Amino acid sequence: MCADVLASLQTPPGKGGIAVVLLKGPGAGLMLDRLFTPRYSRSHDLPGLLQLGALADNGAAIDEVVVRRFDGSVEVNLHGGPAVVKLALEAFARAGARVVPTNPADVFEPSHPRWNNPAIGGEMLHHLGCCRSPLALEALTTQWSAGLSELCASALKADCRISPDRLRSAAAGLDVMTKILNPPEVVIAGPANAGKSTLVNALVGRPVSIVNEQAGTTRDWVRVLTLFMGLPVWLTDTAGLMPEHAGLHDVDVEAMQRARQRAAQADLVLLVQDRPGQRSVDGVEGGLLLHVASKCDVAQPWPGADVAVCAEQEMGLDDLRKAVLTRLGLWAFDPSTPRAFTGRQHLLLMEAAGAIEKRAPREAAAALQAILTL
Ligand SMILES: Nc1nc2c(ncn2[C@@H]2O[C@H](COP(=O)(O)OP(=O)(O)O)[C@@H](O)[C@H]2O)c(=O)[nH]1
Ligand SMILES: [Mg+2]
Repeated sequence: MCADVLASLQTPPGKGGIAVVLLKGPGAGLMLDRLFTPRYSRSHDLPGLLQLGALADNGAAIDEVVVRRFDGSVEVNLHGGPAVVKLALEAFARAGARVVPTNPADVFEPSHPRWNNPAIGGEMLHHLGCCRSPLALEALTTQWSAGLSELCASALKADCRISPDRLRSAAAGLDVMTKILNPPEVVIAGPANAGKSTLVNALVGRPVSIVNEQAGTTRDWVRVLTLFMGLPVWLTDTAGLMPEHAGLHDVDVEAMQRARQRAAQADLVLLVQDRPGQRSVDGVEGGLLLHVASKCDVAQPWPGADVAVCAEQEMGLDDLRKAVLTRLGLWAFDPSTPRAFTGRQHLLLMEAAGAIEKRAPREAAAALQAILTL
């Protein structure tokens, strides 16, 4: 057994190019020797030496890895797929290591002004892999380097003489951060030939859906990640919703069913039409619908439409993006606003706000301190 070895994933969980696992503790080198076979040489005692080789558990291959030994620790560089990382951590655990969460102090330079804030730092590392755009990345990392960290630190410094509303508003920010880290699903629905696929292509900036004057061109739905004002959004193009009649092919009925299923699961549905017609989509609440008048170069925007676009000439697209972000509560997003991004931070902020209102500053301070240091 190597019970004195701690194994921790140093890179954000999720899909990635590489993953780094740190084995820390006096038995780390010995543990590695049992699972690792260097490809070229066994002369592995040189500190800092990089070695290429095979990681295997009882003869079962896990990955080809690069290892580096330093100060009694071992850094194992793996391929970054979640399955490989899982297998490697399981093998280290079977060999006797204790698998622990990442300690930010192992990742960041101690000279960083926030390095003594390991709780938000660790949670940030955990969520890094969810960031789908530079703005999303900024929104997350800022909570550690300023935002939420600074709010808690300044409240502690002021002996909790701070408006509880500021803490509550940071707690409420969890809703926005959740949407930033898990991009919202926006589904484009509407009658055949309304210009849905043209609109998706114009919004994404490349041809993801086939456009044709023939009705019923889009059969299965097409989903693509795109950015609206720097914020990631999943856009789904769907088959046209046609009036059901006896002559309809089975494949059209199936395509419409799939379109309705996607719409029913969406955070927002854009009902696109070049003339007034449908006011609703089966299974979608009215509050989740945005009415889009299309082809406004040749058709008058009809009354009741929320936005008018001409996708072919790329007109009205920014108005549409703004309307979508507004409905999703993401318009005018400022990444530096202090916001909770985990349920733990949310609960502790609410607890601190309640304690300040009850005039219990020590209780409030304990909750704020816990946000920073666990
Ligand atoms: N004049 C005009 N025609 C458009 C516009 N958008 C789409 N179309 C045309 O409408 C037809 C159907 O477009 P498409 O995007 O395939 O519609 P969908 O069936 O709703 O996906 C095609 O012939 C497009 O060229 C537009 O903004 N203006
Ligand atoms: Mg289409």
